[in-house]
Amino acid sequence: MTDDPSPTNDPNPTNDPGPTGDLLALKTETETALAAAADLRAWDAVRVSVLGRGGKLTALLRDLGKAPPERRRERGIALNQLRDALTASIEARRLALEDAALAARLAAERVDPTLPPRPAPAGLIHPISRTIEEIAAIFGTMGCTVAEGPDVETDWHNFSALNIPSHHPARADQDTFYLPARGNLPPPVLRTQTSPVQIRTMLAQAPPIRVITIGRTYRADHDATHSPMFHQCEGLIIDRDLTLGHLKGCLIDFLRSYFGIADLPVRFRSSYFPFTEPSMEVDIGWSRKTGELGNGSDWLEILGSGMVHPRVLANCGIDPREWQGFAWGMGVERIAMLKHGINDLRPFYESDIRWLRHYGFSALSPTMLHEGV
Ligand code: 2NM
Repeated sequence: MTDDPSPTNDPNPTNDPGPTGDLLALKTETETALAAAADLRAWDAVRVSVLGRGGKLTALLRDLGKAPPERRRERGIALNQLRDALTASIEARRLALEDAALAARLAAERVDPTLPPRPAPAGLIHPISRTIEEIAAIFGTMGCTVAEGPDVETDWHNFSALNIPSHHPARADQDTFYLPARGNLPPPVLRTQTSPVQIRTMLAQAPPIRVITIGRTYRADHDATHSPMFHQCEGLIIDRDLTLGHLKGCLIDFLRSYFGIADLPVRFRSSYFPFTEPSMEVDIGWSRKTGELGNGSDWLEILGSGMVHPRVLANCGIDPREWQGFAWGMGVERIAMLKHGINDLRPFYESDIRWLRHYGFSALSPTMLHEGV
C-alpha cells in the first residue's frame, strides 16, 4: 500500500492496514454520508448508523479489547479522536440542515406588509352585551360569578322572600306583568328585578356567597326613559363580619372602574328598600349642564344598595346572627347610556343597523381591564 491513509507511521506497510487504517475509512464514509443527507431524517439515520447502539463506531469501541495488547493504547487514542471528530461533524451537519430548513420556511411563509388589511368583521357587539361583559369583568376581579334564573318567577321568589309588603307598588297590577294563575297558587310574574335569582342562589348555596345577576326584567312602563323590558344587574355578597364599609369600597371601585374615572366622586345617600336595612342610593358627580361625568357640582343617582335585611337572609335559611350580606342593583341600559352619551332608551331594542353602527362595539375590541374597562 503506497497511499496508506493511516495518519500514523505504520512499521508494516505491506498488507496490514495498521492499528488505525480502518478508522480513517469510517471517517471518510461517514462524512460522505453526512454530506449526502438532505434532511434531518436522513441525517438521523447516519447518526444512528455510526453512534447508535448498533453503530459502526460503537462496535469498534466495543472491540477495542480484542486488539493485540501492543496496539491497544494507540488504537484507543485514535478511536477517541475519531469519536470526537465524528460527533462534531454530525452536530455541524444537523445545524446546517436546521438552518436550511428555517431559511426555506421563512422564504415560503414570507409576510408582505404592503398588503391591505383584511376587512374587519361586519358584526358589532350591542351596547347592552358590551355593558354586561364589562360589569361581569369588573365584579369578576372581586370574586363574583354570574348567576342566572328564570324570567317567569313565583310570587314568593319575586316578592315575599324579598320582604316586599303587600301594599308595595311593585306588586300592583298596573306596574307588573302577571301570568294566569294555576290552581290556588298566586299568579306567576315576569320578574320585576333580578333579585329572585339571588334568593335562588342563597337557597342553593351555603355562604360565603359572591354573585352578580344580569338579565331581563319587566315592568308595565313605557316612555323615552322606560321600557317594559330592560336589563338589571344586581350583586350579592354574604360573609361573616361584613359592614357598610365593604359595601362602599366595593361599589366605589366598581363605579370608578366602569366609568374609567379614577377620582369619580361617589356619594351614598340614605334611602329605603324592603329587602335591605339600612338602604342607600348611590350618586356620582357630574355636570347637569354639559353631561360630563366626574366633573361639576351635580349628583346623579346611579344605583341602589344596602345591607341585606335579616328577614331576607332568614327566608333563605341563612342565620343572620352568623352572616351579613350587602347587595346592590342598577339598570344596565341606564349606565350604558351615561357612559356612551346615548340619550334615548328606545333604539336599544329597535335593531336599527345605523344606530348599532354608531354605538356598537367591534368584536375585535375585547373588554380590557386595567385602568377600567
Ligand atoms: C337593589 C338595591 C338594594 C338586592 C337585594 C337582594 C337580596 F336578594 F339579596 F336581598 N338582591 N338585590 C338589592 C338591594 C337590589 O336594587 C336597586
